[in-house]
Amino acid sequence: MSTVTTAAATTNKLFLEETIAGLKAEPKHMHSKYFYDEAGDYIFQQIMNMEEYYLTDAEMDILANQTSALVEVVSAAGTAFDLIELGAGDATKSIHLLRALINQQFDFKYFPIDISEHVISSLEQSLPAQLPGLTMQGLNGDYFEMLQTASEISSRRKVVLFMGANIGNMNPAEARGFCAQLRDQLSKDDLLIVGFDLKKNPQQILSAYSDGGGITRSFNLNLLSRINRELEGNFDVQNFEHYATYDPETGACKSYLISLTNQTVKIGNEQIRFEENEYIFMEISQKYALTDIENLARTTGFEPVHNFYDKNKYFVDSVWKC
Ligand code: AVJ
Repeated sequence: MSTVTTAAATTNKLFLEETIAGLKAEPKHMHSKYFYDEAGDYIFQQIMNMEEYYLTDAEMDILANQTSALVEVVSAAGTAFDLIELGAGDATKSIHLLRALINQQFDFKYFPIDISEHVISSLEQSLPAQLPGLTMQGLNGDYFEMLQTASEISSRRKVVLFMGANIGNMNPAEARGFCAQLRDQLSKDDLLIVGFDLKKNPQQILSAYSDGGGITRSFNLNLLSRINRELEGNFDVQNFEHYATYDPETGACKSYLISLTNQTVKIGNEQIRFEENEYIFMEISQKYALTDIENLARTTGFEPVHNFYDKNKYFVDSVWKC
């Protein structure tokens, strides 16, 4: 009991510090990792089911329809390994790969890593029942810390999955830093499989982040409500409006909350002042050209070995070796 309480208190302390720092910064910004509390996880499920949000279906098409080619690439350097998934979510896409690996009786252990405790505990509940024969251990926490933990538990060759366009939540410089750090923690023969959303018709991209039904709007506003719930905030979410942009030149899709009035918001003991029309930068969802992906791999010490595309070429799961 007491350890759980302490962990939650530490998490909240960081959430409070990063939130206050972000809202006192110029320009104001939030950290997209905080979108995913239980309510946020639920709204993100709705986003993935939206007509406009093509990303999930596209990557599902790859995992469901090119499973054996994926298995071949994953096992090219041997059939014994650890399969480590960064940001596993509900694993509905990776389950296709897991099932194929079990059917072929490969000697692997699955380590899903996620910053959401709720996500990891539900995976530990649901996956063993869906996939008899699966050996798994969920790890809840920071990607790099948990990758280190997985290395202490097992020292086999690693196949790391970082799918779902999660890398899009980093700007290009952050993505380079992230891949370089990942490369440092991996060794020869290890593999990294990264999911990228590709540059495409700008209107199609914008619609995925600016849906008519207002689901993405509530996903963003939920972070303000979460601050109210967990950090003693008093945001009036009616006073903020969701605004998304996509720049086809840079591939940056960004979302903002715009303050509709001059207002002061209290968070714990802090007061945050908003001018009318002032924005909070909420999230980047970076889109990539194939050359950007190849450059990212090579400048961070990887060698791209294969690209898996969905049938529309909206999305790519890019396989890199060390
Ligand atoms: C979970 C980061 C892949 O950027 O497409 C979806 C999050 N935000 N709609 C994305 C998100 C708004 C999503 N990722």
